Amino acid sequence: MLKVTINDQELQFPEGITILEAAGRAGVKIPTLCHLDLHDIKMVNQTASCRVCMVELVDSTSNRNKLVPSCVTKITDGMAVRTDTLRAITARRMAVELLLSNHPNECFTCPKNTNCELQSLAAELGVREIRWEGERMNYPKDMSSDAIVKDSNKCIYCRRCETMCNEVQTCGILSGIGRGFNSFVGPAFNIPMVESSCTYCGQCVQVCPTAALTEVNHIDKVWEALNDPNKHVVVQTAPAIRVALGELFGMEPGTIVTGKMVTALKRMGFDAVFDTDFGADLTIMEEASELIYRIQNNKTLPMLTSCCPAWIKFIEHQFPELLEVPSTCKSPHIMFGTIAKTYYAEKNKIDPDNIVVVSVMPCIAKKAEAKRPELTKDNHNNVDIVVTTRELGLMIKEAGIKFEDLPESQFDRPLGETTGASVIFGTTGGVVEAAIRTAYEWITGKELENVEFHQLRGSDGLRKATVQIGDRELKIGIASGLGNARTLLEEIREGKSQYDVIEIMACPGGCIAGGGQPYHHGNFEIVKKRQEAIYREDRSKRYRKSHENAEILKLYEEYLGNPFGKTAHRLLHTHYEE
Ligand code: HC1
Ligand code: SF4
Repeated sequence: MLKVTINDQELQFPEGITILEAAGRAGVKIPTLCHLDLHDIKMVNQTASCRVCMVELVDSTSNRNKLVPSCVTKITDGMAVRTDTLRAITARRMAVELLLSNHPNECFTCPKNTNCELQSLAAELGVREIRWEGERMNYPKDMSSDAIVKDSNKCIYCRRCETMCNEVQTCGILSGIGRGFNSFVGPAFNIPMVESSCTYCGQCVQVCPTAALTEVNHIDKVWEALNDPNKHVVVQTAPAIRVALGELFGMEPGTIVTGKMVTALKRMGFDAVFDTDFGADLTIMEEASELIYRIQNNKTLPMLTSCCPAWIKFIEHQFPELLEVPSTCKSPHIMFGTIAKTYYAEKNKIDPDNIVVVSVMPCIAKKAEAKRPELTKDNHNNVDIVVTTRELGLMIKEAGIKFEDLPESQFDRPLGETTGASVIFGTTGGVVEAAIRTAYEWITGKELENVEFHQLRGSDGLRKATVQIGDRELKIGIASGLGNARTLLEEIREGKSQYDVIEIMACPGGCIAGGGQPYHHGNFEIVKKRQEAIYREDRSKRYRKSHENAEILKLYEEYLGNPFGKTAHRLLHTHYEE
């Protein structure tokens, strides 16, 4: 152990840690900006570029203390540190002032207003004036994609997005371009985002401290639809929304707000409030059937889940030779949109052209997915508008609804009937667990007594498990985060994969940690609380297997025929190709 003094406290720490970490353990907060340590997903951004975490190293022999960045300076035996001297505080303030001297003055209208880490830091450090004025960056905004906006004028060069994109997601899209004042972060050769191999996973957006990377805002499109008397506007909410939306209204992470969310959507004027979980139950009917078909007919295995659009883009760009391995199922919200514009439209005698389907998703990639040509029939979208959890939170505020005080209400029927199996889609491992609950009963013909497969759960980005189904041992791989997906895909490419079925979610942790969720600001405990809430919601459900959903069974009986049959194929399946 090393002896270290921090602000006169004599302490002991193990070798190898930084001053920042030691101070944190001693309950002393040193402000940081570029630094980000998400050890749960093995992401450490330690660029020391912002110089906000400066502290003084006390040199009692020479009386000439040294200023050092605490995030990259390791402790040594006998070290004395002061975090609270005028010199350290002034250095931090100056670092923020310098950043602000080249930052647009548009906090009021900025998409990150009240959520910006630079803004909060300026307030926390008492920055009251910016003493320097000079040339400012003036880059055009990249609004080329349907999902992400890149505004390099707001980039503070912290490199968090680069670390996330290159080291965790292994996509290699973002890197520093140029030198000195003319440097910024973008795709190679500064091509527009839409022309890059970006998956739109949105993990760079989730960790960007400012508004250099944000989602494309579709709020006004929803208000326009709601105000058009000729439109029948239905909304569906993804499994992960209900365990995170409350955070935007000051509630504890992991608070389940399903009933309040439904009330808010009804008050906002949607004609029907449905649940993407219905689409998830439908996905399981199709995906479990497809798995059984592939196993019994010696077709391509492993079968990979296909509900995550960022992961689908990843395989298209990085492993195009493996496009036969994902399931052909459309994702749940797209399946839902298809059913809304066919079955629901016919049943309610509404012209599908007058139905607007709005998806509320924890995901940014879903915005681009909804526009994919494979998923738009005769130029009609299955889903018309996608907004994120954050955008829904803003809309509720814009509508003047006091979310915290709302009573609870139920989703509308028939497309709001759901099971516990569909809720767990929202967390890593959930899709494959839901599929196994159904496949087990269909293959063995026996009732599954314990529906919880704990061997499939957890937060490690790469997991494997086996499940005994009759006389077959099903080998299952689970990856969350695209770097982990890459590991499993490389095994398949090399013919070394041991798995029968693999679930992949692009976001580390699954949809609960999606790019469109409330910002976790580097606190992954928030994501864990959302995951616990997902499993609580599953346990609270009367039915916990997708094939027990009475409205789904009715849909097959009245409209689709058999699962994985002809009509189901036409409406609910697709093939992706880039
Ligand atoms: Fe997801 Fe899905 S679970 S992809 O992880 O299959 O976004 O929440 O909506 O479509 O159901 C996201 C979440 C979501 C789809 C479902
Ligand atoms: Fe990289 Fe994902 Fe951001 Fe695209 S959205 S730049 S793939 S982290």
